Amino acid sequence: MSGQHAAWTPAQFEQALRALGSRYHIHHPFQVMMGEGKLSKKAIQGWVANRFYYQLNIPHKDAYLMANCPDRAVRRRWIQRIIDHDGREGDEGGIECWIRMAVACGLTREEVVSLEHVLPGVRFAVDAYRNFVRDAEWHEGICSSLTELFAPTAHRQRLATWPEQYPWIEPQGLEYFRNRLAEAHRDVEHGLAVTLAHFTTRALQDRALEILQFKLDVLWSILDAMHLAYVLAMPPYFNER
Ligand code: AHQ
Repeated sequence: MSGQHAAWTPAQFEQALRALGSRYHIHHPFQVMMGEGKLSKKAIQGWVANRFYYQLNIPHKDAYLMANCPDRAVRRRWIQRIIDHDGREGDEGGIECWIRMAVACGLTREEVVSLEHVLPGVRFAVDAYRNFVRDAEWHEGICSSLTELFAPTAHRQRLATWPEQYPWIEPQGLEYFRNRLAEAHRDVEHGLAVTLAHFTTRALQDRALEILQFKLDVLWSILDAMHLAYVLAMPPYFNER
């Protein structure tokens, strides 16, 4: 084919997706400082209160994907993600669990749910993700969830470091990360299988990498806003004091 590269094999394509892991937000200075115990209580509380906006939007994002997806077999599996976050009778779900984490970090349920702490940059990045999936062809929406290829390391790091680095956080606050470890593995298994099966030409595979890079940019930008506000003491409009 003139000027076109041959398609990667599924193994090569998966390797190319995983290679973007070097850009995952676990390598962001804010997250590195979190792992090293260098974040203040205010920065941890800011992270929890801002990431709540991300978590709150995940079920909407997944509902948009469901609405765009004509494949009943895919929807039967994808709906579990909404239940994981919204919960159902007898299972509080990840959003409620995140609020309990926030309370374990000394925030009130009211201030977290009010979204009063959400930084403009965090809101823009999260809304960009939600709106991308709303408007994207559903395979592209599924591909954008594959940053979770790298998520278990982030959850394991917090489980390993928070008790010692941030002893002021009540232990039950870590439950969210424990739950997410299992859920992320299960989600990635499905999302990766659909992605490897659909993106089968080199042009499609390059598009998949572009989509994953967009989502990596979403997660990186979320931490950029927090780093400015809580590490460099430059919250929005700090100059208005
Ligand atoms: O807690 C997270 C979560 O529920 C999700 C859903 C998933 C998606 O559909 O995009 N991504 C995701 C992620 C969660 N936690 C992040 C973290 O670092 O704690 C990781 C994030 C992701 O990698 O996309």
